[in-house]
Amino acid sequence: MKGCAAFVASALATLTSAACPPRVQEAQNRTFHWGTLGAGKLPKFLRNNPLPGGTPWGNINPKTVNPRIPPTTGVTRKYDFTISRGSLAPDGYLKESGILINGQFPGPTIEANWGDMIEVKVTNQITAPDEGTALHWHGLFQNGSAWYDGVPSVSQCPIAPGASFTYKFQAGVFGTSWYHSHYSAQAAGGLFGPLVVYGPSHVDYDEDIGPVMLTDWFHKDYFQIVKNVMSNNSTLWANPSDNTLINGRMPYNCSQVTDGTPCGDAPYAKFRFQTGKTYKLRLINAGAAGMEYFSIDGQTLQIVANDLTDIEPYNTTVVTLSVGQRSDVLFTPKAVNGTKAIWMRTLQSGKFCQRASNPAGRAIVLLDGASDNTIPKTTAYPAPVDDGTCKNDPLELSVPFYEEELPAPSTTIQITVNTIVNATGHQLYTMNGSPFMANYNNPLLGLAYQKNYSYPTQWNTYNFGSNSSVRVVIWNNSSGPHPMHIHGHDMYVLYDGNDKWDGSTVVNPSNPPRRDTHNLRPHGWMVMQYNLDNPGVWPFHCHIAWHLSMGMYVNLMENPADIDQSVIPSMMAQTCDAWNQYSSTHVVEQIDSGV
Ligand SMILES: *[C@@H]1O[C@H](CO)[C@@H](O)[C@H](O)[C@H]1NC(C)=O
Ligand SMILES: *[C@@H]1O[C@H](CO)[C@@H](O)[C@H](O)[C@H]1NC(C)=O
Ligand SMILES: *[C@@H]1O[C@H](CO)[C@@H](O)[C@H](O)[C@H]1NC(C)=O
Ligand SMILES: *[C@@H]1O[C@H](CO)[C@@H](O)[C@H](O)[C@H]1NC(C)=O
Ligand SMILES: *[C@@H]1O[C@H](CO)[C@@H](O)[C@H](O)[C@H]1NC(C)=O
Ligand SMILES: *[C@@H]1O[C@H](CO)[C@@H](O)[C@H](O)[C@H]1NC(C)=O
Ligand SMILES: *[C@@H]1O[C@H](CO)[C@@H](O)[C@H](O)[C@H]1NC(C)=O
Ligand SMILES: *[C@@H]1O[C@H](CO)[C@@H](O)[C@H](O)[C@H]1NC(C)=O
Ligand SMILES: *[C@@H]1O[C@H](CO)[C@@H](O)[C@H](O)[C@H]1NC(C)=O
Ligand SMILES: *[C@@H]1O[C@H](CO)[C@@H](O)[C@H](O)[C@H]1NC(C)=O
Ligand SMILES: *[C@@H]1O[C@H](CO)[C@@H](O)[C@H](O)[C@H]1NC(C)=O
Ligand SMILES: CC(=O)N[C@H]1CO[C@H](CO)[C@@H](O)[C@@H]1O
Ligand SMILES: [Cu+2]
Repeated sequence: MKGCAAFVASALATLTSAACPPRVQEAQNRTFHWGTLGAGKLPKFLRNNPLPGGTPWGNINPKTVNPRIPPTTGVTRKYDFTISRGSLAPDGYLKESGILINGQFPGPTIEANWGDMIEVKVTNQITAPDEGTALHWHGLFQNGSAWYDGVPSVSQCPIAPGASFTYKFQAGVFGTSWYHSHYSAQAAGGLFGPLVVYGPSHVDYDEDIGPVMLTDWFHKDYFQIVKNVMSNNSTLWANPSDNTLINGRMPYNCSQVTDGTPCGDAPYAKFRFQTGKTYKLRLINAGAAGMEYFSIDGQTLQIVANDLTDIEPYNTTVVTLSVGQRSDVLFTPKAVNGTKAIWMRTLQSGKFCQRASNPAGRAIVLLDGASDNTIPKTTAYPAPVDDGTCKNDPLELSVPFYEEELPAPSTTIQITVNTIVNATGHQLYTMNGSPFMANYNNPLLGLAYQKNYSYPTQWNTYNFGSNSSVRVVIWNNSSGPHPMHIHGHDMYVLYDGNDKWDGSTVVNPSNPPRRDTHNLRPHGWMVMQYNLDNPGVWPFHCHIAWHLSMGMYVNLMENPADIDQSVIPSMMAQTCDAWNQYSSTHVVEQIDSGV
């Protein structure tokens, strides 16, 4: 069933060369199985550890049980990841420099029940050239395990080439998320995958069709793109993506290839549904830079969770996701205009927020008995107007199902985002005047263990000590949108706008929206707040890979004296001994901020 010959049912088949070069076929075989008709479904939960009540978490009411206090299941889910380079051709264009996990792109799906332990052994086989690596488990709080957060220079040294390291942490919250490399812009080379934690559901549905990953796709090596965007040559700054993939698939128009790179037919992702049933789709923007606008022609979508927060459901036709954001949506398919083959899309009319040469990613939805090879003819909803604000949905629409009142902040800081050119002509982002620069050999947690809390300016570290709740007002004095992501916490998102915040008005103070990623508008303002209930050092950064490379990153430190000290020394020894040895005998070409 795999290989391009089997997938010739592509609308572009007549436009692209009918042939599929063997190397393209081989590289295409690495795309994972989600989005194929044989993909199967996800269960409601993993069934090998039920507690009384028939579920792993017992018989609880998700309206009244704090989703941040997991049960203890005593179960460990083990994964073994080997990371290596390999060629990829998810869209038919042969990209030589992909980064794969166990030979796959995107990486394997991690599944666990709420409260389980997840253990992932990561072996770094990235060669020619060598690179360090580290994996971050996006959205998981690492409550009591800050050292497994996977950020080089903060919670660990990079995993050295040839070395292995095992992460072990609790699935302390539930819902849809993903994991990705936090070493330079490696994630943009393909080093990411879905992560699903099953938990109590506040809505009813029949089937879970699993992750639907929406990603921009770049034919150039990430290293080259980072060099270009940081250079002082303005003709190299734009770097629009080449294609937009749904579950790693979307045929590329090979007639656009002018340099002789092998390119062949590629399949669309396909999904089959039964009318009358309700499905759960786990939407994930796992891209590098572009916003995604998800829709299915003629269908209503009901958003039931944003990031790892269940919300009061609301209906929409288009789901907006900036990089790092997830939305769980329910969908009860219906035939449109009598047809049972329908386009799924991720599309915006303009190109500013998507930053894509080909923003119109598509996949095929087949209902009931529609033949496997049907090509839909349905029409898209009118696309939302690309007015340049790149805004998320209005904050009032996100009402968390488990309610929490906004506490009074015990301190408030402002962060101003600017762009600068440094003395060697590199384009950088500054946070309160300072671009972040990692030191791979000297992780913050290792220093905190030694009770050293004073660091170089370029580590952009804010120590909030024993404050109870910190409010952060962010002003974007730059023309780019910035999906701001916090580690170790959810943030209350209190304000989002083009106008300067008035200093007091917040959205729904009795139960404000909570999520881990929110888009800061170009030249706009955003206000967020989080509670200091997880001792550690937590990154807060823009999730656009290139902006992160350009230094748009701060560390938020809390209660450093209360960080559990027991694991830190062995953790630092495991990662830093190998890395220090490696970096003392090899030149580490750190072309960017490092994270
Ligand atoms: C692609 O995978 C299929 C089976 O999964 C295999 O039969 C085929 O030979 C592979 N093609 C190449 C070029 O590796
Ligand atoms: C800037 O990049 C363009 C495109 O690669 C190149 O043609 C031009 O020579 C570069 N300019 C400088 C000053 O390096
Ligand atoms: C494919 O690309 C070629 C060359 O740029 C263009 O002429 C053609 O219109 C494109 N086809 C589609 C369907 O976009
Ligand atoms: C939302 O959509 C669902 C499914 O299409 C429908 O049953 C429900 O009535 C809609 N709710 C509202 C408020 O429109
Ligand atoms: C259904 O048909 C009408 C009339 O031709 C058309 O305007 C509409 O876009 C079609 N809907 C879809 C989802 O294709
Ligand atoms: C400018 O930034 C680049 C990239 O972060 C860095 O490598 C270089 O050392 C910086 N130059 C100076 C003078 O700080
Ligand atoms: C541009 O950057 C290069 C190094 O990347 C540097 O040699 C050159 O001086 C810079 N030019 C300007 C005008 O800053
Ligand atoms: C704390 O660590 C920083 C970074 O390594 C170092 O520059 C500084 O001297 C250390 N401070 C103390 C008191 O050891
Ligand atoms: C709270 O945070 C501020 C920085 O915003 C810091 O100056 C202050 O010392 C912290 N308070 C406590 C009790 O740690
Ligand atoms: C805002 O950006 C402009 C340049 O775009 C700069 O002149 C100004 O100083 C910046 N303001 C602040 C407060 O950083
Ligand atoms: C971490 O766990 C403690 C104790 O269960 C809890 O009070 C706190 O809210 C948790 N923090 C986060 C960020 O989950
Ligand atoms: C409020 C404010 O100063 N806004 C400015 C932000 O920066 C742009 C230029 O980068 C100006 O046009 C805005 O007036
Ligand atoms: Cu950004």
